[in-house]
Amino acid sequence: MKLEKEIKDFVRSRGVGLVGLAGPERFDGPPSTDLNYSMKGAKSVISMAVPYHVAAIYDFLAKLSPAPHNLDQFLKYQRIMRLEKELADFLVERGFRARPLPMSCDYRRAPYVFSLKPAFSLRLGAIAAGIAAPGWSGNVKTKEYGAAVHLGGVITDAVLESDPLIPANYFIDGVCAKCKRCAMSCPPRMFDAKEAEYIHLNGDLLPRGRHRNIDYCNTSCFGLHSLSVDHKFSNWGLHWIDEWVERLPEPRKRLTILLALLKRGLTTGDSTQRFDVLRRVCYIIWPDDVLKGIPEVDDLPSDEGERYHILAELMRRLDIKGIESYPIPLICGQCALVCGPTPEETAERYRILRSAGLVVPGPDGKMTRVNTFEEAAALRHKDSIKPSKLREARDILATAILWHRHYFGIQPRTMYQNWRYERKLRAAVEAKRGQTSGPTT
Ligand code: B12
Repeated sequence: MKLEKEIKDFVRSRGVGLVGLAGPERFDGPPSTDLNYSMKGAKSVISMAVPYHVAAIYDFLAKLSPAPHNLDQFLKYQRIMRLEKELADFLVERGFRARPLPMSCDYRRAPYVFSLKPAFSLRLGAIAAGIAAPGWSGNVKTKEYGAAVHLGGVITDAVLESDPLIPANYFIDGVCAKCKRCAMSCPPRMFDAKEAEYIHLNGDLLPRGRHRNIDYCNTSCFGLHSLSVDHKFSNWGLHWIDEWVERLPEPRKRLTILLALLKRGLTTGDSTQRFDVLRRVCYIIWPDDVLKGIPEVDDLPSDEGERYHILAELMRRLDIKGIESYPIPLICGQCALVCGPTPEETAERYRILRSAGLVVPGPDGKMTRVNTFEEAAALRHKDSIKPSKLREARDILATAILWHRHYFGIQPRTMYQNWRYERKLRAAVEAKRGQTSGPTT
């Protein structure tokens, strides 16, 4: 049997239907497509996508409960990484070298530790392997499930035959052109709803909504400012940045935004644990025992307190303490969650998000759903979640240590690759602008 078929059968037999292969000719792009960085001599990538649990998405968007979606992410991250490991072992048994790719938090070392550039981009891997194409939000979309998918992959020195690509503009010029609900689902509107920008991959310009400022997303996704710009909805974050309530700073004021993000992030008292839990779940394969007795998403009890208890127990097993009262590290991702497999499904998810209102911590610190901004502003009890000065200081120190230990450094080769990549990208964009009157929207 051909190795390509054996690999796909292996993955599919373990319940993952969406799997594609990208051979050595598919990785001419940004530094995060350099296979050598993740494994010397690597030639190919096996990419896989697993859909999010749909009922959990609905509970999350409808502000009923964030727990099922958080449990879904935890279970899937761990299960996909186990499958990656099994597949890597399978390839090693056949005489190849292979490595499972972490699901996230595999950031490269950089002088600015929060730059979040991955060792390998799973999105670009999925595009290269023909299982996905760019969506407007920058998330990649699959034909089967939309953008609401987890991506995983294995890197190997086997030379694999590539699968057919989905055309770069397949979704952007198709469903996305009439939709753009992802842009309106992002609380701070991180990416533009009209103007496009591009990533250059294998001679193709891959479009996506222009990033207005990625720190808007960092602020929102890490729960530091959870209110939407039009005040109509929120994500599941605990905090607001008071100066941003009236209006967000202009996206080009990069330093102002960054300083507000850091100030808010370093005064929550629990930012280390909230990030560390993601790092532990997305980057480390834990022994099977960690999930022993943890229910499946469909079997979660209906009581919210009991659900939090289960998530807190999971975190205790990962050695994370201090966020038991709100054990919800994944609090946004709404741009991906609304994007379903059909325009009708996306419209329905978006309708639910918009009509569900906002959640804020009430006097007892518990997340409470309200319909309007006025109710949210009146109910929101900053004091119920305010840490002591000692806890704040400990958190700042722990965050500085964690991020510097794992992500601080200088990588001249990466910097050189990026400089070359950006030159290539600029030339390709200029050539495109020469051919057409303006960017695709
Ligand atoms: C870092 C990261 C983030 C960061 C930054 C996001 C971003 N746009 O880069 C934050 C925390 C904000 C984030 C948020 C989210 N993320 Co995220 N994230 C990642 C991670 C680790 C890398 C993303 C990436 O590829 N960035 C690099 C490139 C492609 O993006 P770029 O910055 O725009 O690239 C430009 C330049 O930086 C340069 N460049 C590219 N690579 C490199 C490398 C170096 C060294 C340098 C110098 C430059 C450079 O070239 C590019 C073109 O100009 C991946 C996991 C992985 N290892 O792939 C998950 C991942 C992309 N995230 C995911 C998800 C789901 C989300 C969220 C929806 C939140 C959530 N988890 O629910 C939001 C979506 C935000 C959005 N609209 O993009 C999924 C995507 C699923 C999908 N369908 O696409 C992934 C694949 C995780 C997974 N295993 O499923 N994420």
